[in-house]
Amino acid sequence: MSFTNWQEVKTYSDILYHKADGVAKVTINRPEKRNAFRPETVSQMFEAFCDAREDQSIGVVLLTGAGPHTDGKYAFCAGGDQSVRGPMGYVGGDGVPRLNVLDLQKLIRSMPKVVIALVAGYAIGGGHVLQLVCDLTIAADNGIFGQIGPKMGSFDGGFGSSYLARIVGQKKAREIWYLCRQYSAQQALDMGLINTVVPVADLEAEGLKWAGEIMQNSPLAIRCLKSGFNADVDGQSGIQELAGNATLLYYMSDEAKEFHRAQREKRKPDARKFPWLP
Ligand code: S0N
Repeated sequence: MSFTNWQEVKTYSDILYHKADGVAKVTINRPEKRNAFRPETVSQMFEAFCDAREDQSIGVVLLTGAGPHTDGKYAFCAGGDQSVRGPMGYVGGDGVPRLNVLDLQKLIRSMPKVVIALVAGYAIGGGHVLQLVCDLTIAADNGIFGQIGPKMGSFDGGFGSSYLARIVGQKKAREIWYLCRQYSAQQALDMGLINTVVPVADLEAEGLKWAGEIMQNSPLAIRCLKSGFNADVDGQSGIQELAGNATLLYYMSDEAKEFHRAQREKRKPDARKFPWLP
């Protein structure tokens, strides 16, 4: 897949949104702020992810950060934009305080497409949680991972802590949050936090390679696997996702079609045609 295939879907102030060959790419575009997100950034990402979810040609979404900045440094995302954090949340242009990144976290986890984080440079705070909730993470060799909340008056007790513990284990998750250290890409790989590390120049190409392999596989199988992985962690909403897929597959069966047709045709369904499988 060529880098030059990208087509811009829509122009936004805080993100870039492109598509090519079944892959969507959402790029947080605030490198002067290490790609920290304000409410508008999150709203725009949410809109782009909803579009990718609805687009039947898209199977994989790459989430990344623009860079390097003019100072030569890279960032995936440095979390919530602290310059707009008020006493009740992050305040956007409408003056309303929000923590709308929680909605984005849920969307990334529940959408039936594979989301791959491409991390170059800093993935810190809420930015680290964003890479965490993606299905897969490919890091550049300059990747830096960590939480910072207890150093600056914040914490994420949701996916940011409980899901982190599912990924790296309770002891390591507690270390990450209680000490607020920064970890290299190799350390993140060693603790199972990410999937692979590549030279920074190869990051997008590697993401496209993984996406290309995924796109050759069965969309329904991957959809059901994603909801199966989520069901273990996400309680009732995870079961709802898994069950939604069971319903989808049932709708597609001859059996469901016969029962639906019979109701529409005001006749008894031919139930005996269908086996009670062991
Ligand atoms: C990323 C760091 C380590 C990079 O250090 P470096 O390379 O030395 O760069 P700096 O000179 O520090 O930064 C360059 C410019 O970028 C601005 N900037 C960086 N990060 C942010 C940010 N988060 N918000 C606003 N601006 C940022 C700098 O200000 C600088 O600009 P100038 O030159 O104009 O001053 C380093 O930058 C760093 O440590 N950044 C801060 C990291 C941080 O505190 N992040 C927020 C952590 N918290 C969250 O993300 C929580 C949000 C959240 O999602 C959440 C979720 C669930 C429940 C609760 C919450 C919650 O909000 O509490």
